[in-house]
Amino acid sequence: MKPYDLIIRNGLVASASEMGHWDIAVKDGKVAALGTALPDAAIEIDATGKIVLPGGVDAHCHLDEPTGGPARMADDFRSGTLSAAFGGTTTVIPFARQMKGAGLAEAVEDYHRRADGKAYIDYAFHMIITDPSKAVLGEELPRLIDAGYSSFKIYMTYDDLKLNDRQILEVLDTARQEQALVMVHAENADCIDFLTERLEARGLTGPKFHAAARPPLVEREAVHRAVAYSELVGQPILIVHVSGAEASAQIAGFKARGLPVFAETCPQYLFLTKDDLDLRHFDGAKHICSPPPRTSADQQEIWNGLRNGLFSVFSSDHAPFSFDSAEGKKVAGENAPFRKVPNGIPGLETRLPLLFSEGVGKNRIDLCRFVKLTSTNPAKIYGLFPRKGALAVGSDADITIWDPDRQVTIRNDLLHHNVDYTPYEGRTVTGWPETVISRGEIVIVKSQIAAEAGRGHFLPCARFEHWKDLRA
Ligand code: DUC
Ligand code: ZN
Ligand code: ZN
Repeated sequence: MKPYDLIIRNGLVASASEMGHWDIAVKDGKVAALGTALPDAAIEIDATGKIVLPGGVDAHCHLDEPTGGPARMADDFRSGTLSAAFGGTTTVIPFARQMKGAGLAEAVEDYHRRADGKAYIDYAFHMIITDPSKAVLGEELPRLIDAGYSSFKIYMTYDDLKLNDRQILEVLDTARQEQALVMVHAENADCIDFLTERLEARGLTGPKFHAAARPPLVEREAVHRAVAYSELVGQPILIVHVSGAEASAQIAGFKARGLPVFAETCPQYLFLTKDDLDLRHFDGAKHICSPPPRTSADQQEIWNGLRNGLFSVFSSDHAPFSFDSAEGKKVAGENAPFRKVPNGIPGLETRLPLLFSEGVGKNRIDLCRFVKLTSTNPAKIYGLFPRKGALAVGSDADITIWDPDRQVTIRNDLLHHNVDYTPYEGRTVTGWPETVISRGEIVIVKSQIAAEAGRGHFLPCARFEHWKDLRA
């Protein structure tokens, strides 16, 4: 009997804090040893010239999430986790959404039914709280947090999702008592309504006006309010999908005062601008997401924030609506006003290759920061570390082996999501995940799937209690 099930030899291994040439041995789905001259294993992988990283943790993606209307997400747990795995991600955390007037526990149960038997990789759930009644905050939420659902998103915009200011305070206070984490979609709903109506009155309803209806000020104000409320309650907060300079400056100011505010950004704020909403016909609708992409100066600020630790997490915010579909971007018709176009763009599979190529490949961030932003920090923040986000003895053997030299021109045909477009069509990247291993099982090899749907496990998350250990 060989002592190990699998060994990856001769690769450049990186964690969030160091890198070097080590071999990694796997036994029973866990990392069993790191070192050199390790004994033989049943499966030997030669990673000479390759980079060996902890599998990606995509802590913000939407899969098979009910929209509350006729639009439908194109990806379920099968296609979404397949696509994630092909992109080097081994854990996803999508959202179980509470419907207004309904319970939170039933949303979680429903979401388990949607996930059961379909996932290729492991998954946890955030919750979306839309109706923080006394019963939800007093009974359901504490029970759910105890059961491993320790993070939840709240919205400051969208009629069917948003909370008012008092509700935000109550949710933060419950999170404080229960050691949970509140993620905030920070955009001011009334400002958006006001601007949208003004644009509509002038007949300005094409996709490009989506950006005009949600300018940076709308996000900046909401970020300020959300973080001020977290200060008032005495509870950390995480601002999701930060889009540009103004929101970043708010967060930097609060952080400089020592407040525990965490921030996430996403590929669309590095690789798209508002000009991408201004395409012929209705094509700009492909890039309608919220907050909207900004300017190239904003992109530079987002890169700065990734480099200097302003951002703790880099997620896809994969929100999959097909373009040429009456359930997707065209749910309200071929040339519907921007107000009626579902918000969100796909990105699970391209998240890591884009950041690797443009970040690591162009020396904007180093490999350790890449690991930190895309794997280790999300695992820590959402209570999955060190099981996920690390290549340490005892961690799950979730490993992505990268070919740092492979050039790929992104085409939707190459991707494995169920969306009919990618915002990054035609963009060439250098570096691509070659082999993806989840709990010691080879899931992707030589660009082929080698595992079965349904092997992915649900992961209960620990409470949000170690945040003081998090470093930029
Ligand atoms: N917020 C998200 O987090 N995802 C998609 C759309 C949105 O508004
Ligand atoms: Zn959001
Ligand atoms: Zn989202």
